[in-house]
Amino acid sequence: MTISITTEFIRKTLYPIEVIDTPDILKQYAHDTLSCYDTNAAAILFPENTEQVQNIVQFAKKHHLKLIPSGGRTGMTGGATAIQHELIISMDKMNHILSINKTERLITCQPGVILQTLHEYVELHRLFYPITLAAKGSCQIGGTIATNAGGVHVVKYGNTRQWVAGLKIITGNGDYLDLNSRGLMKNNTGYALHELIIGSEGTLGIITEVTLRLTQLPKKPMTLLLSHDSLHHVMTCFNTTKQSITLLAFEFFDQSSLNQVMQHQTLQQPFQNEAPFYTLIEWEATPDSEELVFQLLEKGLSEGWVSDGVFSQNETQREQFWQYREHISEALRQDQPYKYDLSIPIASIPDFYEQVMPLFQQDSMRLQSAWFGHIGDGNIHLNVFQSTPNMQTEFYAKCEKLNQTLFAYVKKYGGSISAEHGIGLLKKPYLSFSRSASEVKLMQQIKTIFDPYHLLNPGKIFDMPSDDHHQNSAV
Ligand code: 2HG
Ligand code: ZN
Repeated sequence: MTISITTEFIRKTLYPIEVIDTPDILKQYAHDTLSCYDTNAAAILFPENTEQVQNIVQFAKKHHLKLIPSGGRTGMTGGATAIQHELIISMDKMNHILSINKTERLITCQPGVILQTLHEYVELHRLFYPITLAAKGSCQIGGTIATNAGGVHVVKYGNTRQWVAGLKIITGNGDYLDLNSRGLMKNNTGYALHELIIGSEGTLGIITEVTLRLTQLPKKPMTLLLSHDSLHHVMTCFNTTKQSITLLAFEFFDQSSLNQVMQHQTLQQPFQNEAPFYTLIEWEATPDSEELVFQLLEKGLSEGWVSDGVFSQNETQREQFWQYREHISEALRQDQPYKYDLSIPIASIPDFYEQVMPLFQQDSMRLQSAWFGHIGDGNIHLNVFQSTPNMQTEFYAKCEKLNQTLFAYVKKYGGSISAEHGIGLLKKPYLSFSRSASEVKLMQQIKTIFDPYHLLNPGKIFDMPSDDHHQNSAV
């Protein structure tokens, strides 16, 4: 039986949970940074604790309503986008740090805590949470777990997965699960269920509490900005620096990315001469760091794999270097680019680039591209855009046409169609380039175990064979 559920009814039944359905706020919460979908969220709910989240899921189950867990909405694949009249569960009010345990180096917090707030809090305790990304000022911890966020320090510290010690969740069936939330380092008692939640994009359960591992603060970093005349030289640079240095970051960007960021942030060209590629390399400074830098630069310049270089002499300069890299995504946004977030085995990146670049340059396409990302862990953020942004639908259709060839190359090189941004809605049609039919079937079965009524984040990652795509009856 389908009944129409009004916001008033939701508000009354779930009191005291705040429920909002004013059109401008609905619009704002109905999507992430990707704005290419027609969104239609029914209402936004703002629970404050685990029990209230459980009440919402039980309510949704009873009235056949679909739910979207929503964090800082900084994602880039439509993973938190409402297109089926879903109810959005915002974690904005679940933003409290609950405890810090210095002996075990653990922090427990609610999922709505902003990543940067967590960084600042743990630093006050002389500890460090190493996951950091350009969106740190607005992304929420829960979202970084749901997408297994990577960021700029993956070469040294790995992805979010490595730092999640335990979780509390509410499944799509409305069950409360405590998944090693005490953060035990050793707990071999069967399947590590919390691992399944990490990277599941809100399709299995709603995270209501998080326990993260912390580590010691790194020493003051040394940062190097270099230019190179080819990606092969970037690779030589990566291999050479890795031999003498424990890298904290090894990022890259091309001249096209640099042009956009310089214009957006009003920055100067870092070197006298332009170059096809730039790298930003960071490691923990040691007493011999400066000497090491001089040796590296000397070797790189004389052997030709570095065209120019400069290193940071103080924190201000270091921040200036990072501006060239951290603001690229924001700078590109104004051109509404088509986004790729690819993982390519590192050594194959130059070959991959040589195969793929001509695809955009061919006469029928004439598209511009910006290549940047975390080359030290094989993650390339390829953004494609038109020289004069217009006819967005035709432009997207062009890119989608290219995808078959491009993703075939990704597969050929043993890469992945999504490195750190997830699948969401945007990459769903291409999942088969990275996951086999048997794997997808298994994931669908797992989803049904956690979420038997398919209430949670419908249509994200993959479609469920049994879903008839009926829209929510919430109005
Ligand atoms: C970054 O590394 C982010 O800057 C965003 O992951 C990448 O906008 C992008 O494509
Ligand atoms: Zn990134």
